[in-house]
Amino acid sequence: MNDNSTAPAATETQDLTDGFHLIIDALKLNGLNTIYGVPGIPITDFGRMAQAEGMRVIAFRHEQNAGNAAAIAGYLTKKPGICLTVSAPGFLNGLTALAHATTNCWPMILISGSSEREIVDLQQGDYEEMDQLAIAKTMCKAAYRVLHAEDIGIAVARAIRAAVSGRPGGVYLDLPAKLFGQVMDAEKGRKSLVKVIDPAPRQLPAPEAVDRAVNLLKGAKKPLIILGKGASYAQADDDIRAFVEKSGIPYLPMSMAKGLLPDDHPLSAGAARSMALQEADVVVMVGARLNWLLSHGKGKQWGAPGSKKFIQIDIEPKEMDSNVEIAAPLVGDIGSVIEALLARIGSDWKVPSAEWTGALRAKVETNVGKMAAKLRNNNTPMDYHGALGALKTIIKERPDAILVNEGANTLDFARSIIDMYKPRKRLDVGTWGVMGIGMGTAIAAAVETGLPVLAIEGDSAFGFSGMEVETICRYNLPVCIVVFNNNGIYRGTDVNTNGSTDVATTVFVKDARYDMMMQAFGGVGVNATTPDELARAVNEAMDSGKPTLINAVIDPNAGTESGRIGNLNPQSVVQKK
Ligand code: ADP
Ligand code: TPW
Ligand code: MG
Repeated sequence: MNDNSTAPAATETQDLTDGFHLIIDALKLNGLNTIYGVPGIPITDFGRMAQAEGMRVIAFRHEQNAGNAAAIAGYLTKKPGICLTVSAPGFLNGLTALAHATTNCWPMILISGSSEREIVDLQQGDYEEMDQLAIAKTMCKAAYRVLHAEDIGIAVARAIRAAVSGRPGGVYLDLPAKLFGQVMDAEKGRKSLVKVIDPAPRQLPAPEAVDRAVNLLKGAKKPLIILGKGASYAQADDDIRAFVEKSGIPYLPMSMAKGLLPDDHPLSAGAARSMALQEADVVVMVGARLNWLLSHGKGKQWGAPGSKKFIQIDIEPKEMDSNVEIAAPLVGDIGSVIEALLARIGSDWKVPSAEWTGALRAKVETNVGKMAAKLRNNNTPMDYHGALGALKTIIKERPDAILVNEGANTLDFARSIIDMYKPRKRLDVGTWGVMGIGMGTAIAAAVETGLPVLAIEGDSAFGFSGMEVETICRYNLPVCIVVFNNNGIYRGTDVNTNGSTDVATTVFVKDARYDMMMQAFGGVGVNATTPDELARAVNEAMDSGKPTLINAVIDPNAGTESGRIGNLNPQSVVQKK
């Protein structure tokens, strides 16, 4: 039934269903039981009913944070995370996260209510009018609109399949207000629902592609594996570990692949990254793109021009040759490709020479040794090393905890200092380096896994989503936030040279007490000025599971502009008099 004006009211008989219930039933049928969102017209009742029907509906203070929660839920579970928003402004607030999910290859579905088509298309000025579908199309993997209740089942199925199959990404589902109240026969409704069979089909690599890669690898003198977040997403943890260990090839983890194998693994070249990239001759990319994070596979970082050959494992054929020539493309899903490679590592396999692995190992040990002394410093105010040294120990003792991390110096130092020991425990700013992922990510990590979460946040980064501390308290989530408070962005010491009373653009209120924000909502707030105080407060939070925010006082002079990527800042050549 397409027109609800002719339909009987839902209350007349038990044998009717409506758009609200069909959407809920379609999601539940496919094992999607959690919604992250913000209520309002036209989805308030939908949220209520979803909750009444047993779904977990986590209500946020801003859609961008709900969207970031859905995005990371997708990464952690391999099922699309669901974000629910109102029309135009709510939709737009959710859109950044949808684009972020797509950029990071994580499955997510943004469901937004929208105004009536007839009015939107004639631009007659409806409540929150906007052609949302047209806008969303440019920012995600697929976008669909449902006009008829009987199409809800198919629409949800398409959205799920589009999000998780092939290279995962974001999907937009546009639900005009009128759809929710559309009524249809309950039995017909039930039959219209689709349980998606094999939503992310395995994609086996061609045997000749495997031969090509194995032959190249066998001829390598200094092979290197680079593990990316696609590898951790794939959840082929045991096979990936077996592939590294049986092949004996050293590996480098990208930021979110840290912990796929423990960072203290003897084959980890993490602390000898420059040397590994410079000297390797054959590089096996596993679910990692040769984008800006790897200097596009060329330039000084990669040693002499022409010194590398690449094998690349990716589900997306178009990724091959995107930046440099890929000598042996392995198109397929990581689980299947690694399985095929493992099958080829038999008794005749020769592990790389001790000359190569030993040199890397020596470099790792030297670098780790150099760092160790710095990490034990007890300076007050704290510097990044002192504070992160304390947190490094905590993660070592609590390897199941999930680490969320954003900021500039706070991100770059934490990434290199804190070792991870288990897969998918490090969640951060992803491919774009987005500030603001923190609280949405922390909330979803706690909701999806039930594990304690430690969020290490620059004071600027935290500010992008800080209001969600209320959400954390409201749902009583085991989240401990440490705000690295250096009074600003990069450093708290910039001065405005124009003589006015405005402070410099990168500087915040001095000596702010972020811990009091948590206290405002009944959580625990602690001000920590030494590594010992910091460690004590974090351990207490992790033991109690109580929402906690620790204001870690960091020396405003300790950081550098843009952390490790200051070289990407354009420089003015104009000399002002
Ligand atoms: P990182 O930032 O860690 O280097 P990227 O996000 O750049 O990682 O790369 C992840 C890659 O993994 C993407 O190119 C994506 O297509 C790929 N990918 C994601 N899931 C799978 C999978 N199951 N099998 C194969 N490739 C995958
Ligand atoms: C959505 C630009 C990159 S890092 C950063 C900003 C504003 C904050 C750095 O300060 P913080 O860390 O968090 O206090 P620290 O330790 O160096 O002092 N808007 C978005 N994303 C990005 N990346 C920016 C702006 C940026
Ligand atoms: Mg800061």
